Amino acid sequence: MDRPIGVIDSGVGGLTVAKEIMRQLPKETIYYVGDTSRCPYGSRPKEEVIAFTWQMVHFLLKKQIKMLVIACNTATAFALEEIQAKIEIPVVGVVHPGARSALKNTQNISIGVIGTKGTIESKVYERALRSINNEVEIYSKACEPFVPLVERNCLTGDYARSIVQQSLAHFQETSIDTLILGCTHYPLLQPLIQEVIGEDVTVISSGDETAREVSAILYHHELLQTDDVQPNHFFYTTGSRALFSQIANNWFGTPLHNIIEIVL
Ligand code: I24
Ligand code: DGL
Repeated sequence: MDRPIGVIDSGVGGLTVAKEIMRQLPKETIYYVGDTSRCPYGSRPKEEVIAFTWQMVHFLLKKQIKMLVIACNTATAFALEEIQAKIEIPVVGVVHPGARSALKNTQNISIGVIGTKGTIESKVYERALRSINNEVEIYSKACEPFVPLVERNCLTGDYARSIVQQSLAHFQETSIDTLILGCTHYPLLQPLIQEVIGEDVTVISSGDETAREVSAILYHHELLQTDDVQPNHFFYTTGSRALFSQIANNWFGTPLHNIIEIVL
């Protein structure tokens, strides 16, 4: 099946998920849409996030994608169920794979979740976790300063550490042994988060788990690419092509070819 996998995000953060899909499924073609001109979604109202997400989905459906990955946690929180119910192809979000992986890991069924304001207030991780194990104890915290920190490339040093310490102080009085990174940007802060939360807590990156889920779903639907062809990925951005390519090339460590500005 040589149709592309669609990946959507509020901006460039979903490239963390796209890169992991490309690593795990090197024959698959990715069509990525990043709504960089309207990023961030994290503190926008639900109806707005749903409307913006649908615009990206409609764009990709015209390009014959065989499967859709909602790489943005906030968009998953607000729009996943609606989109799954209304389109024909398989749709995965980043929340359920992260939740499943956390439950597999936890020994004391006590899990922490961090994400944007929208993701945490939606309680989407709580619902996903409880639907699998109703006994689980969940501690959630919106870490609003983390996205701006990553976007200023402030990933190490005393300032970043103090911001991470302040936000994660919330978990000090808890017994969590597992922490879910419920936001595309947080894997970039993972070394610092691990250092602050301590070695006894396992940190789960929802994006990495999602890539494994994508592979399982494509296999199950017999949609995997079996031909040995070099995939030709496309990256669509609603913002500046130059800025997108700067970040994407840096993140992939190699220049990407097809970066295209679009209007949704
Ligand atoms: N990282 C992210 N977003 C940015 C950024 C960044 N600027 C520097 N770095 N900007 O997200 C967001 C707003 N831009 C987006 C592009 O169009 C204009 C507006 C995290 C990206 C994760 C893949 C730092 C930086 C980088 C490359 C890789 C990683 C990284 F430049 F953190
Ligand atoms: N992509 C968003 C998420 O994973 C983070 C950035 C934003 O707020 O748009 O929730």
